[in-house]
Amino acid sequence: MSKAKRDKFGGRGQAVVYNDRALVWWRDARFGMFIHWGLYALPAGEWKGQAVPGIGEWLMHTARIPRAEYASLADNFKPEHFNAKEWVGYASQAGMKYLVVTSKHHDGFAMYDSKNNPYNVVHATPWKRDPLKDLAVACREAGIKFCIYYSQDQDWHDPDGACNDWDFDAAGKDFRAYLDRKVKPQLKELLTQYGPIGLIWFDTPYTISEKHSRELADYVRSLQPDCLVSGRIGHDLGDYGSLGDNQIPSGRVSGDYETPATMNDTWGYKTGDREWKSLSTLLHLLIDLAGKGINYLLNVGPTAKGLFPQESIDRLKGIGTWMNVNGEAIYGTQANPFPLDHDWGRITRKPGRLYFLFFHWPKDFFMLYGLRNKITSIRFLEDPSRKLSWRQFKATASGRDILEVSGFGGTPVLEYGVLGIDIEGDIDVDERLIQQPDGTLRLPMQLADIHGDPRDQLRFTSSGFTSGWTNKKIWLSWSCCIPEGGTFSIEVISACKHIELPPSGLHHRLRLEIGATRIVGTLKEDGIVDDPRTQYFPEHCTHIGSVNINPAENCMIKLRITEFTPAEEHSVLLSELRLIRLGK
Ligand code: JFZ
Repeated sequence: MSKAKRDKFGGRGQAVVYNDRALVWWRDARFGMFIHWGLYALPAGEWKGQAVPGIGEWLMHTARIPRAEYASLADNFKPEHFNAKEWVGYASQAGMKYLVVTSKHHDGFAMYDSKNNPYNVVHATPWKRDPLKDLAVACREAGIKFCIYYSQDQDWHDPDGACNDWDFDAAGKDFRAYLDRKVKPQLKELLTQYGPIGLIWFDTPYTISEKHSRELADYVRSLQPDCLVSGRIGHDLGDYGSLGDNQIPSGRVSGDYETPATMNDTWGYKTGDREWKSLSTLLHLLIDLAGKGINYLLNVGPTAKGLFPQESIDRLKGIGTWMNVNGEAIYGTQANPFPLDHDWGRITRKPGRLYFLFFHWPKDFFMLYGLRNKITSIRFLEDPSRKLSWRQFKATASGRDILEVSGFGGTPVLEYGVLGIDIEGDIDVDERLIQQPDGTLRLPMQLADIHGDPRDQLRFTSSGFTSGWTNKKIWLSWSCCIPEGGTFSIEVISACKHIELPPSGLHHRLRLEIGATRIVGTLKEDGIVDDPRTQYFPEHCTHIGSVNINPAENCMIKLRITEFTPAEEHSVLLSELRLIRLGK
């Protein structure tokens, strides 16, 4: 165990104890399967003939179903097609390295053999089987880390668990009693009945106190010292950070993070949810996250018969086909060494090697600025026989390092082709914010210097958005290199917190200084950022104006908010400033 500080990005600056030894497999894995399976698979999003909005596993809460009525679902739970080997086979085929299955979700129903509480799949259903037992064995056989989801805070069945306010009075709840009577005995069962557990995926720490979060994390570690604790234990006490569901930050993160994500719009199976993301989108997200050093935990919601939806199977197979060829660019890699994401794709790295994962395959040649290491070989993973040639040189004026690769020829058979690049020495890149070969200059908010007073008021959310910017005295600056200059369209990228929130209706006045040029504008959100990344956390684009910029080795760009409209701080969620060169 070692003490380390999570950095400003996503962390709250508290000292966190990481289980570094146990994190080794988790960092290597990069890609896992989430399984949400429970009684909610039976109603599958419908109650008394009515479609219930929202995610499937929240049905009991959304429809305010009395607990006795919900519990009677168990009488009909008989998933005769359940086959642990088959489920794990799909995960394995997709290239997933860990599997997290719901042992007890917010509905309180244990999907395993719990001696301590009869509200469970063995005791209360005609099926009488323990799926976790088979899954644990199948995972072990397939070399997949077996992990368990457990809702430690919300429990809508237990009188003392959090968030059922239709059967129980919140004032009468005794959380301590719930922990002692249900949570700790069940954790003990989970950590002693199924062999080594990779991690416990706690969730929604809405009401739990810091003391109780700590007690549970310690309890897990006392039972299995190598079992990781997810970030959603609460109070920053997990071994790694959990980002929001389907949340993909705008840039690289430091520290250990995971994004849980859905293939459609629900976790628990819902007949009516046809919003399946395409295979391309899922691969895009996997690549985007890997480039940011973030694990991708992709969900499947099996049916009440015990089957994976065919749509999920198809996508898992497609991902597997891609991973068979390109997996080495994902497993055991770290984030992009550059401070900026590139529009053409993502970069991952290992000692002595980089991977370029292309969202847009180059037509005939490709250019990258800022890589200082000497390249010794370049290989196209899909077809190692393809001859690619390259040259590396320095630009005379700016001194920036330029890499030019040619010989791309036709498009890859698999979408998102990958190059493996062997380099000499430890990775060494130019960290300056440089205008890219396509002419664009991107200035992420989180890479800005913060000025003014009180400076620490401004923070960055885990997505990389500004937050706490309430004060006109605070301003941001970037020093950047614009080797080519040109006429640029100035765009500000802003965000709202989540798709479910109403549009922010913000009209903040902004002032931009680029060298000696001043531009003022109003946030209007006149365009939407079209990227798989922003599906659940939409970002908008405001065109502020156009401006000529002369080539400059060192250009200072400043951003101020001169008027807050409305004045709420959370409405100033800016993600990036983009200077897009017009024409050539
Ligand atoms: C939680 C659960 O409530 C949900 O049912 C599912 O299990 C999911 C994986 O996790 O939902 C959340 C929790 C946190 C956020 C969003 C949904 N968040 O931080 O944005």
